[in-house]
Amino acid sequence: MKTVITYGTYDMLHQGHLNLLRRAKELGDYLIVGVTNDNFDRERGKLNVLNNVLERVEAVKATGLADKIIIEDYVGQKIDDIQKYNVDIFAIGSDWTGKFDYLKEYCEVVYLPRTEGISSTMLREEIQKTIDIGVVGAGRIAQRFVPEASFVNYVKVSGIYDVDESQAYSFAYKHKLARVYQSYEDLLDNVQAVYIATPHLTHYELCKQAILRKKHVLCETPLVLNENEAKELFSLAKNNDVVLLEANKTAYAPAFNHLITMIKSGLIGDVVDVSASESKLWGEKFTRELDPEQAGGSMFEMGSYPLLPIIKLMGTNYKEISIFSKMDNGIDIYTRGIMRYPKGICSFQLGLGVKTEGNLIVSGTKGYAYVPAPWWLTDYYEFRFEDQNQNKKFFYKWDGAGLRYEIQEFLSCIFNHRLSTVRLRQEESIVMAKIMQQFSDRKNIIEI
Ligand code: C2G
Repeated sequence: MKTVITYGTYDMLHQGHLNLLRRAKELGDYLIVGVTNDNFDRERGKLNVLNNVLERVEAVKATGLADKIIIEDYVGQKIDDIQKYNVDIFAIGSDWTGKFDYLKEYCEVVYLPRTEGISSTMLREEIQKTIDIGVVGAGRIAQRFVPEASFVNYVKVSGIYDVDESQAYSFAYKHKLARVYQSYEDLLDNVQAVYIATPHLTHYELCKQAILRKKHVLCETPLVLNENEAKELFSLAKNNDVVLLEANKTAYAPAFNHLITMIKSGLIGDVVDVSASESKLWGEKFTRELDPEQAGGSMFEMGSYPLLPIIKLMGTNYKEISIFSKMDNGIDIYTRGIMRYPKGICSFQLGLGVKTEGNLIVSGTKGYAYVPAPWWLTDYYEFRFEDQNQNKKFFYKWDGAGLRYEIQEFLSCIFNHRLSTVRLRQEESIVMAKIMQQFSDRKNIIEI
C-alpha cells in the first residue's frame, strides 16, 4: 500500500484544493490530509484565515478524498508524521516548489501542479472589505496598537481622537495616520470600528456611544468596573448587531490558548489551584495608574490578567472571594486575592509599587503547568509531573507587542458575524467586571 500525505489550511475550500487533493490521492492508495490548526496558522503569519479548524476539517472530510485527517500543530511535525504513518509520498502544490526538499530524506516529495486563477485569498477578498478603525486615546497602549494592526489584513487605522488635541496630532504624525478627529462623534461618523484605549472610567460611555451608532468596539481591559454596565454593553451590542470585545491581549495569544486547551483536555488531571501574579515597578512613568480619582491601583490596572486563567480554567461560578490590599496614597500598591470554587482554590497577586515573581502555576491531580514570568506574554510553558521523565516543554512565538492576535480575532468576529468569541466569552468579561466592582465597593476587602 502506498501512503500519500499532504497539508494545507483549506480555508474556504475551493476547486484548487479539490484538484490538489484528487491529484494527491491518485499518487497512491491511502491519502492523509494534514489540516493546520488555528494557532499554527497564526504562528506562520496566516492571520486572516476565515474558517476555524473544525470548519476546515469538515470541508476536507466532505470531499470524500481523505482516508485520514490529522491536525498540523507545530513546525517539524511533517517529519514526525511521515515516520509515524510510514508515508511513501509527500505531495504539495507547485507554489511550494523546492520548499519541502528537506523531506526527501524521509520519503518521496512531489510538487503537484497548482490550479491557476483561484485561491483562498481571492475568495476572502471578494467577501471582505477593509475595516476602518479609529483609535480613541493616544496613550501608551494605543502607541503599540497601530504598528500591530499593520500585521493584520483588512484593517486600516484611519485616525485618532484624544481629548488632548496636541497629543492626538503628535500621535497621528508619529504613526502616519490620515486624520485627527475633532470630536468622538466626528470619529464615529467616519469609521466602522473603534479601539478604545482611554482611562478605565471613560470606557462605559465611549463604548455605549459607539455601539448605539452601530460601530464595532474593541475596548481595552478592564472593559468596565461594574457588572451591570458590562451586561448592559453586551446586550446593547447584541441589539445593535455589532461586536464588542475586551482587549485582554493574553486571551487571544496562541500559546495561552493552547495551554488552556491542553489543561482542559486533562493533561494534568483535575485542576485544583490556579495561581497567577503580575507586578510592575515603573516609577515616574506611572501617573494615571497611581491616581485614585482615575481608578488607579494594581487591581484595576492589572487584575484582569491574572483573573483570566482563573476564570478560563475554573469558570465564572466562584463561591467566594477575599482580597487583601496594601494601600498607599489611596490606591492598592499590592493586592492578593483568594477565590474559592466548589472544587478548587485560586489566588492572584498584583503589584504596582511592589515587585514579585510574575508566573502562572496551574496545579492538578496528575501534575502542574508552569508558565514563567512574564506569563501574560505567553511564549513558553511546561507541564511537570512527579515522574520528571514525563515533563513536557512547549515553545511558541510571541510576535511584537502581541496585540495582533486580539485585532485578528476582532476582525474575524466582524467578518464572520460572530458577536462573541470563546477566547474571551462575554460572561467571562462580565464576571471580571463584577470582581472589579466588588473591589470598588470594598466588599470582603481587607486593607493594610
Ligand atoms: N492549492 C492549489 N491550487 C490553488 C490553491 C491551493 O493546488 N489554486 C494547493 C496548495 O498548493 C496546497 C493546498 O492546495 O498544496 C492547500 O493550500 P492552502 O490551503 O493555501 O495551504 P498552504 O498555506 O499552502 O499550506 O503546512 C501547511 C502547508 O505548508 C501548506
